[in-house]
Amino acid sequence: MAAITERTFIAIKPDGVQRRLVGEIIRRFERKGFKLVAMKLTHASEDLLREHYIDLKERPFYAGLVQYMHSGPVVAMVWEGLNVIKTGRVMLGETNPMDSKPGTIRGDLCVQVGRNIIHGSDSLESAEAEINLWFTPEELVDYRSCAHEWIYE
Ligand code: IDP
Ligand code: MG
Repeated sequence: MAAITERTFIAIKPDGVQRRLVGEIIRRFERKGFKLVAMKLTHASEDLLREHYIDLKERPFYAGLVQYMHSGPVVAMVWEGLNVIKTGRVMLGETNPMDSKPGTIRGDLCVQVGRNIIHGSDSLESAEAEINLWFTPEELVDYRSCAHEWIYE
């Protein structure tokens, strides 16, 4: 059974930060009912970004992708909730904004695949690995949401 305590790693990429979309994106996750567990504005090192995208290292866009992600600060976050990994990906839209439906973050707020403003983990394994890569255990804040009973039966 899916867990209410499932967690995913979400990052607003440098273009999302520069385009002042941080509030808009956080708002969508908050309004949905997911719980914010960790958040920081950080200029990630190239080493961290290379590791984050290690599965794509053979792709022709890998070097450009690392540069893009290193071009400014990102907002790194952990969100928690029932099925948050899969639902988060649905909220993001498709990798290419051209294929993303209106109503999704990429469908509404960006145009090109190389500037698609947001990252979200795609599986339980990648979520765990990404959370551990970007955050220390102490940075994951343990608290009870006062809305919990109004979101879950
Ligand atoms: P995802 O972000 O939807 O999980 P992935 O296939 O994991 O998509 O690719 C990671 C990131 O690499 C994308 O979000 C996008 O920023 C970038 N990317 C993917 N495909 C291309 C491409 O064809 N050209 C340029 N950048 C790409
Ligand atoms: Mg991916």
